[in-house]
Amino acid sequence: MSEQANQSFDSTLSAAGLRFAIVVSRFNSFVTEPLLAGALDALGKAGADLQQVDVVRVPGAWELPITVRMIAASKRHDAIICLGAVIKGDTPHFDYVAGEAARGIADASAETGIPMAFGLLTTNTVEQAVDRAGGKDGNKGFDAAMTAIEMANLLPKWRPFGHR
Ligand code: INI
Repeated sequence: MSEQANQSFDSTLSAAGLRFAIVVSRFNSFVTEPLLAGALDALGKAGADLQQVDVVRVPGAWELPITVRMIAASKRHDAIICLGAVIKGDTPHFDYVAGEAARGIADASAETGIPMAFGLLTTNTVEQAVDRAGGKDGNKGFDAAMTAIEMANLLPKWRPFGHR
């Protein structure tokens, strides 16, 4: 059974001809690299040309918002997939990093009109993160990619009516 066997795949969603960027943080790479593998698996199954997928690595989740804004400004992608893992420690650092990353990605997506899927795990424990990166709770990278494909198909339908 494959690692992503428990992931749902909607064959009506096509990624053929669409361009994606994946921004993945290196912090907690033992979690984020499996998330990246899951995202690429979903894009490939949906018909994306993986040679055309831009994978951009950043140091940590804090660096995701500025990076997705720069990528969106290039107007070269139909959707951006954000991947990372913020795992709670003994200090309030977690709250700042997770909160600002989430807000920054949401703001960037709303302001640029480019769908940005939120594949940033925010967990209390390492085990919870591992469970969601190809473990017993699926692969949130795969799920984020499926969301990106759906939104990349959905949003252009409204663009003739004035947005972007
Ligand atoms: N970055 C993460 O992606 N996950 C974390 O859990 C994390 N913690 O716990 O510190 C983290 N910190 C680094 C941060 O994202 C920045 O890279 C760093 O502060 C430099 O700007």
